[in-house]
Amino acid sequence: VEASIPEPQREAWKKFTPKPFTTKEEFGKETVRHIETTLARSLWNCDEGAAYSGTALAFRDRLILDWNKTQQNQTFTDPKRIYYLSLEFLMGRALDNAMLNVGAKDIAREGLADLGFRMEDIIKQEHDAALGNGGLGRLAACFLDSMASLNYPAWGYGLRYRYGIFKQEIVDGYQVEVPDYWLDFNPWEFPRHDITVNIQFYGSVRKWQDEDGKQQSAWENGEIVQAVAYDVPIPGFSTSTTNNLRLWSSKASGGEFDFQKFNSGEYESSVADQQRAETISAVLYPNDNLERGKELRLKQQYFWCAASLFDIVRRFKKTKRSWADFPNQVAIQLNDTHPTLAIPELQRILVDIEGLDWDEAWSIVTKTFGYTNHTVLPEALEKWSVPLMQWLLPRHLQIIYDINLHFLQFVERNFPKDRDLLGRVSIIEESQPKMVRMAYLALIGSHKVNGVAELHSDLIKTTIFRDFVSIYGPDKFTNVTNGITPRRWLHQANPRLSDLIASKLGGHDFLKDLTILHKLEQYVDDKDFRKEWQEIKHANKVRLAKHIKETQGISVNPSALFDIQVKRIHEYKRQQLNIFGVIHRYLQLKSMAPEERKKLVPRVVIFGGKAAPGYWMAKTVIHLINKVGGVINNDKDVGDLLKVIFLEDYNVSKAEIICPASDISEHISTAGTEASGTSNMKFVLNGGLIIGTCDGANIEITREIGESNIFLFGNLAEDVEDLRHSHLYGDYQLDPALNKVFDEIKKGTFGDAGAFTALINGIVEHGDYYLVSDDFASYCKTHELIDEAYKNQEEWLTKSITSVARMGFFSSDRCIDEYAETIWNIEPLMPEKE
Ligand code: GL9
Repeated sequence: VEASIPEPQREAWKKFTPKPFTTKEEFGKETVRHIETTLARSLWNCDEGAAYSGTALAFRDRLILDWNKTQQNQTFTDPKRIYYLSLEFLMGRALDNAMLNVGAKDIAREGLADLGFRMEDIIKQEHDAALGNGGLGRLAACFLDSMASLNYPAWGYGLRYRYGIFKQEIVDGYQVEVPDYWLDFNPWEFPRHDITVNIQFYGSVRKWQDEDGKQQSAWENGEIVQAVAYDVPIPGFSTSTTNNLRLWSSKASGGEFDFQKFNSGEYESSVADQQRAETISAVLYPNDNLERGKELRLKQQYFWCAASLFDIVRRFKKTKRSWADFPNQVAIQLNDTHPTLAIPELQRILVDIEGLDWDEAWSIVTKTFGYTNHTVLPEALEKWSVPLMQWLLPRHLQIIYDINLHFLQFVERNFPKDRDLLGRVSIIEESQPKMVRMAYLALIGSHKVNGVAELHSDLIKTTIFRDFVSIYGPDKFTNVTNGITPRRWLHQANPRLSDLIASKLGGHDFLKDLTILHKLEQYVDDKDFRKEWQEIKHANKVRLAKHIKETQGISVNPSALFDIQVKRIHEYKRQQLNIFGVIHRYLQLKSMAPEERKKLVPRVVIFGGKAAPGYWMAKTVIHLINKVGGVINNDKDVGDLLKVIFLEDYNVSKAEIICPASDISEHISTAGTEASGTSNMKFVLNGGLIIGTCDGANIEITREIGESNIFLFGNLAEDVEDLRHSHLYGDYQLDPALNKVFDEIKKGTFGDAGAFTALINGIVEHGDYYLVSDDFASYCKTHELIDEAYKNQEEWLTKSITSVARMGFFSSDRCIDEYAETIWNIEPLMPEKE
């Protein structure tokens, strides 16, 4: 590696290298310098926003010093790196995370206090980075935190959307979407105007034979869009390793304008070209578990894959290694099928540009990629129409056909008599129009495929990928159960609980090895500890109650049982089951005598989550929840005994307030539909109990914490198919209590009954696909058990502490170590000592 500063001058350079602040005075000095110079403000106009900006810039400087060292160390050592390709990174706020990971939050708190600011107010100034829809994007963010904290040489690659997931407003009980323009002031990104890649679209393929008689292909005459890198530093916790998240932004190639057009008077059309190019990275698609086959989405995918691959290959080529070494230096993980085009793109680079033979190239490709599947829902599986791909990416389509040909020949050799099989496993679906099945391409182009929880990893082998298990054998398939970072989801979200745990375990080491939590079980009978534990939960409920009061204007009693379901609104997640259960509870309550009611456990049922803008059934569920809340919350007979809250605009920073405040949270998907779930882990880690179905990671949570510490209910995944069948063709009866709930809705108790007809008919007349009726009785019964259990606060507390003590398995650090060992074959690279 060549240095730009010659040896004799390096001493001078080193003398001038900035030193990170270590005292509150140094922090204050840096912050004020940034406010006065970088922001051009003074002590006369420094509001909380400016104080946030100054603080963020002071911490950014620190991260960058560590980032530079980490990158330099990686360049010199040149270890195998992992590249995590994800269309979504749901990062949330960065300042609090940076302060805690660097270990300077207390210094900053004191420094800010000296300037007259409160830390809590400053943190709140930051806009969430919401470049994701839900669990899949948040998982990617947790993984970045873990990879840096464990010192893995890792890069994230994503898109720099100008608009993240929309902001949700509730108007008259309906969801309204508002654009999320988040880039006004973003101190956490570094534009790299020198790191650009030209990306081609459309055009044609020219084929010819070279002097040696070899077939050659070139993709030509396309339209070029430029990708510009924006780098986001990712600090590890309690290590100086600071990794990089590289996000690509699109702009027109050839500078500001097409000068030819400009000079010939086509000013407007040259501006239009510019805007068209920028459209590629303009907006995150807001769908959850649904693919809609839009051309712009395919453009996003290729733009990001091609830019990332070019960058990865460029870095590899600098080391002058042979191509056979590529998979020893590079592992690429595909977060779902969204980055599948990276597979034909790498094959194209190796064959068309670098001149490798097909087979040699393909062997490199398959050793490089790993693919994570995140769902078995059929409507979520990506398929792209062949004509669209032919038009947008003509050379890639040819390569995909060639990959398919080789694969089908291989299948035919091994299963000579099975003609049906070839049609079933072909990458090309023979429909009208033909479609490219992206999950098959991802699987065929990868050396490992993993699901995200045990049940899910078993299910993919028996459903969507069944034939491929016969073809490749079972070893190609594996499981890596999801996890969450305990830094954000315990230490940052629930600092008091983190500190209480640390006081018993002799420090915060458990944040880096979460299995240490098991030692907490020794203190389960410790009186003072228990009291403190309970007080913390109460304080967290008070904090949430305050948020509810401020945002919804509704007072809730923090001593009531807080029952929370926050996640994307989706029929398979069954928020409808929850709200029907609430109506059932309301009807029972209304039918009781006043003395009888006094024995009830007061409840606050809290919902939160966004519906995809085009998903009208999910929007209907939001509407119903709000209407039911409007009636129950204003019913004098009910008072404090039942409150129904819909929290607007659920996002990462709100989750940090919500997750520590639950007594019970709901993870009640139809068995077999939720691949893993991760909020279940967040709630339990914060001392909340959960009600759930035997689905996703709920099953493993049960195994870890013990059956007596979780409220399981409902039908099993293995019975779902038969139940669905019996709805359509059997002698099946709607649950009578659910029927009463429907009658109440139809009476108009919750407003215009017509608005909810389709929701009810989906269950009564159209087969109840998500089995709401089948699970309704056991759901309501289990809620009665919860009420009973909550009356015994001592036992409840024991369950809470015991569960937390047994949650060590669900750290995303454990996931990352599993990926590193079983899929990526990479090792940590420790930072250089000072
Ligand atoms: C999801 C699954 O539905 C979740 O069960 C899983 O926990 C996460 C992470 O593996 O992935 N797949 C998926 O498409 N989404 C998930 O949450 N949807 C969103 O992210 C909106």
